[in-house]
Amino acid sequence: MSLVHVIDVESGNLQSLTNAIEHLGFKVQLVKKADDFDIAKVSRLILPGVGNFGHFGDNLYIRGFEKPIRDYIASGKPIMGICVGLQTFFATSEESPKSSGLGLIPGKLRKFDEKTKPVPEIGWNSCMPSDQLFYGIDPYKRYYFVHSYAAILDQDLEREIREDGWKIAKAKYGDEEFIAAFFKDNVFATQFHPEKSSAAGLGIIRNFLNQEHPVTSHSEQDKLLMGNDYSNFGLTRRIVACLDVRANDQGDLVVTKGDQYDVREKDEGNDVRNLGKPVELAQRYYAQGADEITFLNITSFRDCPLKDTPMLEVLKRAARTIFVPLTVGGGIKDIVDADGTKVPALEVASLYFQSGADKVSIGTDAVFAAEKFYSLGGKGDGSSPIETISKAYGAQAVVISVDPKRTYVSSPSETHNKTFKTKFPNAKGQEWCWYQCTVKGGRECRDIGVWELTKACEALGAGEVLLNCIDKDGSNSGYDLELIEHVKNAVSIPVIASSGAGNPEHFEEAFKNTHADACLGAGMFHRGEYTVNDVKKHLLHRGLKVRMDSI
Ligand code: 1PR
Repeated sequence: MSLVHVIDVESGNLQSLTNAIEHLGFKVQLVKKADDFDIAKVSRLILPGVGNFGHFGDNLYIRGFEKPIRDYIASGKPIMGICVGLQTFFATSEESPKSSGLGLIPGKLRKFDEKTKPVPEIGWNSCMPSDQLFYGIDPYKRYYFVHSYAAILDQDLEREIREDGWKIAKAKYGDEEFIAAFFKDNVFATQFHPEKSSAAGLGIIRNFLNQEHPVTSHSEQDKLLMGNDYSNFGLTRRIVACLDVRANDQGDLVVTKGDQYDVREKDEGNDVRNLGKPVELAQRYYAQGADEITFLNITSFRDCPLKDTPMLEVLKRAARTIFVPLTVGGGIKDIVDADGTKVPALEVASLYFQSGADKVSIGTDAVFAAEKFYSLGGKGDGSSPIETISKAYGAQAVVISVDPKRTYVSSPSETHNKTFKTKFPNAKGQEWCWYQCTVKGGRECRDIGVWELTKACEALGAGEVLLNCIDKDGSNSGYDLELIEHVKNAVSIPVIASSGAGNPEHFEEAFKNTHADACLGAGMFHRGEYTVNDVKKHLLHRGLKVRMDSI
């Protein structure tokens, strides 16, 4: 079995990358120390990176990897950079002005313009068609990007890069064009994560490992089916499948689903609803074309997460065969283990990342962190899980999961939380409302609104909002569109709408009438009423951009 060496400076996506390479039939050897890097024994090298340019780049220098990597490149053997690994081939980034990269390719990394679009860019984007593409990059496919900084191109920079002999694959986010991948001689790098880009991404890793540059030709029929008349290029709407997981009364870990968070059957037995096995369902949704899969451990508030090995096991098993981003939530907080040892949230999160998670989602503790943020006069003290995890793994790895309830008032003066005038007054004729945040899976209400909460969490370093709605959960009546716009007006990070999806039209309604970046479904998928693919086909036919690899 051929060996692939992967530089390990403890970046988040190593497990995912290892799973992808092994799935392709290669063996991975992690290189943790520069002393262990024997160039003569390496024939394929991958430099994966996640998070912050400075943190990653500095680590390469501090750990003594810079010279061996340069020597390896000079030897002419193939190297591939991924995400921040790609960025390291540039000299500098606005993100960390004092840090240096390898400076192999001209240009500088800049932040996307966040006035015109959510930053980070999170989701599936396409590379622009060109006759110069390499390693099988296919403009008809979508690849998974997650980044705030990029090699944003203007004509002069593009000319300079090309004159220097580089081939580039370009992508567009909003109106900004940036480098999605580049290639010259033995050096190849992607800004996207091929290990998280489903079959399309695995193909690129395979081509790199085999050193092949196949060109896929598409039939007219294919082009039609994929909706790629060039109007379906660019970032897609994401469809997320969510699995609420807990132990049932027999002690088996099951996927369940509630109505307004009540997951027990209404009949005599009052059992926890059992909708299937977590890994099997996740695999099913992956095959159906889910763009992301989220696992929520919904009884985490009473369990000790480190003892909760089944959830880690679920993640490990899922990550071996599912190559789209996986998020895990429930119990991401500082804990005291059974033997009295204090385990910081960062360590809990690290365990999940090492098991194959790409993002962690924080619910209860996000509310406590936001409350503290305001009590400190609008700043953090660096100690909250949002701050510690975001600093180590990057904002893109930290989702906050919000469980709000609509609360009516007669006038905005009745609450210090941000209100708006609703189109749906309550039975008492009250026209103003705010959304009260809850903790412990909706069991306890706090005096903080969703507007205040999401703003504080964004400032603390969260990269995305998973926006549930207790009133709508399990109702099959569609998303709470007013809530989605309320939160989109509060933050500039991406927002995943959740709770209430009952059919594909509900996804269309949310995407067309709000600025939701992604929509999540649970019950309608678990009950088999619709597949993820049904939703995507519907959206495609209604003119919305979606990833359709699995028609
Ligand atoms: O507080 O950090 O330990 O995290 C606990 C996590 O578990 C939170 O993300 C919280 O939302 C979740 N949770 C806790 N209790 C429940 C419950 O249902 N009893 N589930 C729960 C939340 C909401 C969505 C659901 C959508 C879509 N589930 O995930 O899947 O509402 O459903 P639908 O499409 O069928 O309407 P912490």
